[in-house]
Amino acid sequence: MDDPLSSMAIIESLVSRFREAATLVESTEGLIRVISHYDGDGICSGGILSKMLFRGQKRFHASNVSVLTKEDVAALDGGFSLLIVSDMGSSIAPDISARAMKLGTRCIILDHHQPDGRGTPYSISDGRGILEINPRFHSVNSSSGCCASTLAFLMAVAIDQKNLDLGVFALAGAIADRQNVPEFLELNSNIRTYLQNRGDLRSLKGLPLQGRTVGESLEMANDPFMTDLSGNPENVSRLLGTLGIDPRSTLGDLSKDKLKLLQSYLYVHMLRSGVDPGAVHELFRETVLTEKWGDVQSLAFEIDACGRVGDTGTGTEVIWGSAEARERAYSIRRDYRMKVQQAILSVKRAGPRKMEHIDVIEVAEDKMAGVLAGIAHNYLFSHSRPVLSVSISGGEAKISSRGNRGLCKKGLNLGKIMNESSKGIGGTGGGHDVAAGATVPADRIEEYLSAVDKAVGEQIGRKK
Ligand SMILES: [Mn+2]
Repeated sequence: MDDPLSSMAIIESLVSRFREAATLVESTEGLIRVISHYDGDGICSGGILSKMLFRGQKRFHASNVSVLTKEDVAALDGGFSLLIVSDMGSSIAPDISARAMKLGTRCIILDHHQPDGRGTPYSISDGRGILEINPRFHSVNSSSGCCASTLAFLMAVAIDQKNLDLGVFALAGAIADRQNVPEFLELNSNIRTYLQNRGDLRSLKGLPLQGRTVGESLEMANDPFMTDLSGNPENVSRLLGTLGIDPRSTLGDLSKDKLKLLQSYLYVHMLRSGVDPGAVHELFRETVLTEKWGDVQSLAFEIDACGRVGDTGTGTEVIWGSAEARERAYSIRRDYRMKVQQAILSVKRAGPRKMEHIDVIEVAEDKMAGVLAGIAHNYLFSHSRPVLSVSISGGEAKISSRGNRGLCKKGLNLGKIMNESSKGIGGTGGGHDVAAGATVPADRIEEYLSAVDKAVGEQIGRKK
């Protein structure tokens, strides 16, 4: 039999770490504790690991958490022989090491986030008790090339080739972390190609729609949001009728020609409705289709939605193969999408409050503030003006802001603005140039918005 890791052309420095991890797991007799993040990638990586341990007849206890702080690590009691931390851990590796040494256990960290300023990963041979596997130490692109699920899958394959069937969850985890935008790279792409050559899946570029049927995918599309189609079943069935596509067919049922036709139509439709050309590229994300799991984009977002509503158990059961859990995950995802869509439609109806340089919307739930600001900016309002969403509760105003690459090229830096404008009025803020947030006292929100408006004018005005 061929060696999957070498057929996948995984770089040697990582392969040797996966093999070392495999030996660590295989030689562990006692309980193995798995702690993973609660988002889509965290659930997928944790699910791959638990299934791998089950198949290897290891005793394990797996759970998902929203954060793993130094205090959480210090509070870990013994009772396990090996700790596996996934989608987290590199930033607090020294604390994990200290705890592992104290408890006399060993630990494997599978993470793709920024480590705590170190240039080399921890290794068991350093005497720190940790085998750390993080693509950032191996010059691998850790935003599109590898996530925690990628690492968990490769480690599972190093243990037993039987685990090759979990490859779909490596890609689902990557999609949940948006690593398919614009396409899978490096390790993710190697895995995709390997599974494709085995006949496990086929790759689809250019229709990032999710849903059980083509009709549902269009009606429920939020990101990209498609004006006159999203939330409008009549228009969707009229359009599909014109294109000769049965709304009840699945993406997998469509012939190549029909897929292309639908894709071209949507592309033109979005440009015509004034969508930022940068955002139209969302239509060209990569997804993969499998016989067993359908389109992996839907699978990924269903699992991710389970995490969002605090039901990581259902997401994990999906990975373990429960058809009944898949039904539950589907409903959780559908309810969440409908909630977001209702909010988008009401933002669209109300329109923005236009200040001189920014558009402002009000959002009832602060959890949705970022999502809605992004969708409003990309698909609903002018993309030459940043969107700020404001949600007020309990004396606090929470603000999310979104811009785009074009505006940042002109000089926009929302992180800086959100930070500086909040300082003087007793708030806090910060983030990236293209997306940032702030919290300020509710009674000073007008003052804050004026300051942001003025600062945006100064930044974008400067380089015109
Ligand atoms: Mn991740």
